[in-house]
Amino acid sequence: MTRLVLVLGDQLSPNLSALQKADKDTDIIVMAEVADEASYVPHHPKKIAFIFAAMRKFADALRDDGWQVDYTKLDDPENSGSITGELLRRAEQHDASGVIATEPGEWRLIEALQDMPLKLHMIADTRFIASHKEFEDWAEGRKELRMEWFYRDMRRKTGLLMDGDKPVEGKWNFDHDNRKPAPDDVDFNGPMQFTPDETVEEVLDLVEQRFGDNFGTLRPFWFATDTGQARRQLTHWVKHALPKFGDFQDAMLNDNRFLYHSIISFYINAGLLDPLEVCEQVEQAYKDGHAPINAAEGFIRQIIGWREYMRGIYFLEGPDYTSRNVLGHERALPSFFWDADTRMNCVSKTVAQTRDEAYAHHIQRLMVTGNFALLAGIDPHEVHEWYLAVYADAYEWVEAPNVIGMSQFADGGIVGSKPYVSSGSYIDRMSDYCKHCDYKVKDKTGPDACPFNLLYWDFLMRHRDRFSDNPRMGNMYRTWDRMDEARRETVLEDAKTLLSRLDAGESV
Ligand code: FAD
Ligand code: DLZ
Ligand code: SF4
Repeated sequence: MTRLVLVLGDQLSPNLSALQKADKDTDIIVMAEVADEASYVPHHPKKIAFIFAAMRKFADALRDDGWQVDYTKLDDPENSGSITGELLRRAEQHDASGVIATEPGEWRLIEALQDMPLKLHMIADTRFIASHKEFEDWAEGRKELRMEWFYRDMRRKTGLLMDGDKPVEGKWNFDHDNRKPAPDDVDFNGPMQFTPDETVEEVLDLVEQRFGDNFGTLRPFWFATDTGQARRQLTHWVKHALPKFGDFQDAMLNDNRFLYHSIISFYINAGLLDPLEVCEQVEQAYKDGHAPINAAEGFIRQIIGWREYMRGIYFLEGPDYTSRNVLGHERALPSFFWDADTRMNCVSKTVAQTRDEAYAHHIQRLMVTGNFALLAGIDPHEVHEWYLAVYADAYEWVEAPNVIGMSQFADGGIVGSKPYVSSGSYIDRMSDYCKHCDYKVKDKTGPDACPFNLLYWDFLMRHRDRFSDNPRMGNMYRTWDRMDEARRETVLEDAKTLLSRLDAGESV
């Protein structure tokens, strides 16, 4: 009897577990562009266009491979508007006996599928290195979860950069070498840009018409939309940028949006690239003497370490994770997160880049927008929804632990042992933003003082009870305690003024 096989917009992998369980002769693949998925947050138009275009091409590839695919386009008059609605409609059409689905990456959709009045066979997503069970076993009984220990297990499991049971070159982690400030010149021109073909153009017109008012610029649209193109981008980056990836991983530049970053998270997360295949290509570049160990190890750690660890946390912590708010932050997200209209050059540039590219790199997300939101006490749920909407690589399983956990410390320290906060001096060291800013990064008080300088101390004082005993934060509190009392008062007064201006809806 016919079964339906669900393939979601971030499950575009030929080795998807649901496809492996299905029978080409009798089962029917269901793929659907639906309003519910396209609007549960106001996604960036580039993100929607990327997913729809990649879905359409993947459906064509499946048909070429002999599958029967029932594909619903967004503007199809029969479109019911939701994934479950489409499954019910197709089930009735084909008198299907049930649905095979690879587990979605968001609790929201897992629960919707489970509540559907159809027989459901939901199977594990095997495109990850660690299964839920492996992560649970690893986490079980540990007082504290730390990525580094998990990462070493993933190195052992995959054999990547291993010499027997020892890490190559005698060390697990070369992060110490990966914190160089921005170089004057970047000899990499950024990701490969693909001219939209007919399928992509059709999707761009649709997205423009339906989601043209969402935050974000749709054109020019240059993303890869199939595996062949995504692999070309990966190979291009390995050849031209990987060797310097490690050195400048944390750097930021006013006039360069991509530096030496790989710009492949969109493709890995949607299924166009396989994470292990990516890591093997990088390991090979190291073995061939093309890339140094700090670059190869730094990169592989991001994928088999951080990426897997974040997913582990999301599924371990459960559906309420995105509503955590241990610091009790309640301030509304300032409007400059949407219009980039702020005198803070670092924030303005990061938001403008996000608007144009649906992309910002890790340190921009963590130490500019994320840092500001945390210091200013913005409601973490609003911050989470912003990140989920604006980045083309954002799905809750990876976005939420990065935002709620790593960036906003709203989970109370599950992802990270201390909050990622800094004053303007960190941004000044790692970028040239401050040279182009109205504010003065060296000013600690007064009308031109960098807002990060003011809010940094205000944050630490607001949360003194929670953090002063944290061994990694003791120094910060000692520095504050040594400061002249009059100066401390001025800092806190200036911070208060700044926050009240935010509350009044003013741009700062
Ligand atoms: P590179 O810098 O070239 O890194 C290589 C790869 O490593 C990435 O493609 C990605 O697959 C992986 N990676 C690196 N860091 C992380 C991480 N912390 N978590 C998971 N994977 C990682 N990444 C997402 O994929 N989706 C998100 O929604 C997302 N939201 C984030 C929100 C915040 C606040 C922060 C601090 C980080 C977030 N990240 C997210 C992680 C990281 O910023 C992006 O993966 C990275 O910027 C993607 O760009 P790239 O491909 O050029 O990465
Ligand atoms: C993000 C997204 C969007 C914008 N649209 C669709 C869609 O129309 N159809 C679909 O199958 N998937 C879409 N996605 C991806 C899903 O939201 C994603 O599968 C879930 O959030 C789980 O990660
Ligand atoms: Fe950002 Fe402060 Fe530097 Fe301006 S001075 S760019 S606000 S860190």
